[in-house]
Amino acid sequence: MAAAPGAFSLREVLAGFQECVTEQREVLLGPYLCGWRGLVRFLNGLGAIFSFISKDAVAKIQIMENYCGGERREEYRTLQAMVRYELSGGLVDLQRRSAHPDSGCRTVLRLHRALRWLQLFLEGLRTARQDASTSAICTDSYNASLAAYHPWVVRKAAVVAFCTLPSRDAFLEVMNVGGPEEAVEMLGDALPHIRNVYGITQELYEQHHLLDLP
Ligand code: 1Q0
Repeated sequence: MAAAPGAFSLREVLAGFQECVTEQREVLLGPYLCGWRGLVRFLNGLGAIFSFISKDAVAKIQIMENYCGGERREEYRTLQAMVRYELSGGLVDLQRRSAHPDSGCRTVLRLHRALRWLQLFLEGLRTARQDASTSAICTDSYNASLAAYHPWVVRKAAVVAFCTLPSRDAFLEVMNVGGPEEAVEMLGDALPHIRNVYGITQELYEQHHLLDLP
């Protein structure tokens, strides 16, 4: 599975997760969402069997982009501003989805949980043996993160899709950052930034009791 000519590199995509953290440890939503957009492009390249995942991801990214480009865009510049604004305005459904079914807080929470999957998956890819099964790495990462939030039918569909993933080397190649060694090195550079964004978001959501939003 060779990378398409002109295809962009995963390095640029993951840079979004580096650029989104400010010196004050705020998370800028613009680059954060850019990072997700780029990941979805990679996901689309992995085959139509993943389209049920990319559709959901795109829908969530779109909800957030609408807020970020909308009338209240200043309130959606950073994750911290968004949490402040939505909570103080009573714009978040805390018990069940009703008046505000698509709040920024609940939408980002879904992406945040998926970011944990991404972190585990990329860590797995980076440290696995050359002949390791990508689908096993992906399934393990999923079971240790997102699966807890998905109903049975989604879990089954996800695991079936993971079985179609290419070998570790083919995967590293599709990242389009050079040979396997360079890809592994790039992941080593990018992962601390992903962990950082995950940690900041987790702390913020914990502080405001937002980790179980319906
Ligand atoms: C490489 C394989 C990619 C596997 C992605 C793992 C995630 C599985 C998620 C299954 C989601 C199923 C669709 C629906 C889920 C929703 O119910 C759920 C909750 O939302 P809601 O509104 O019902 O409460 N949504 C989510 O949990 C959000 C899921 C977002 C997943 C975003 C995944 C983006 C993936 C990017 C792939 C990156 C590949 C990186 C490596 C590339 C190297 C060439």
